Amino acid sequence: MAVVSALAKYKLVFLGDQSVGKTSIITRFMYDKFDTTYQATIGIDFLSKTMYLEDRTVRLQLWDTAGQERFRSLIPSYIRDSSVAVIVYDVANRQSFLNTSKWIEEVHTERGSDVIIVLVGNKTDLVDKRQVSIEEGEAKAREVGVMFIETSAKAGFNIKPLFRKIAAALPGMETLSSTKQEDMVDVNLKPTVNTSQTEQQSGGCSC
Ligand SMILES: Nc1nc2c(ncn2[C@@H]2O[C@H](COP(=O)(O)OP(=O)(O)O)[C@@H](O)[C@H]2O)c(=O)[nH]1
Ligand SMILES: [Mg+2]
Repeated sequence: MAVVSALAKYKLVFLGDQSVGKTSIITRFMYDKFDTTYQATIGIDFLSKTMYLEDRTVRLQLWDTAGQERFRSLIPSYIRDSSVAVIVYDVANRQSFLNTSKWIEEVHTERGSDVIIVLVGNKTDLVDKRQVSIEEGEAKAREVGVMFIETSAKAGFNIKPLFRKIAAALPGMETLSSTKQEDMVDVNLKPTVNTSQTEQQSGGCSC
């Protein structure tokens, strides 16, 4: 039996105001660590991670973005290239929540409806400073028709579920199930050798 290595790749772009926790969410997911020293993201960097799901393997390319005005002109082209937009706000910062409307609009301008959008309320560990309730987050997501989850990159809360939710929503399964049986070949989507789940790359590589 031929083993066909069919690795579906998807680009995810992280959007949202500065310091809502985009880089921290990515860092928590990639390395399971949280860095308290604030490092403004310079320009846009990406990291790749292969996720081994029950029924398939997907490679996610995570594009971090900087919210600073001077880099904003770069962002539309990254949105255009991405099948998933992760729009993050800080639950302790109402303005960052209000600004997600602009980010959602921008994604629709670039991609129309051909995109998966997840609204993420981060920093749930800041219990006493919370300014946006989970109900408000859910209501907004429902209103604009996007997925929703609350996370804490600091506490490591809901980070894996966020990415599992995204992976589950990715196209691919429908394509597979709509393929005629006689056209199907045995494809081994389970990794045979799996020493590391993480591959790190920085910008410049088109892999
Ligand atoms: N309390 C708390 N602080 C966080 C959380 N995520 C990020 N931060 C902090 O918020 C600041 C900005 O985070 P960063 O990931 O750089 O935000 P970005 O500008 O959106 O990439 C940093 O000081 C982080 O340590 C979180 O879940 N809880
Ligand atoms: Mg950042």
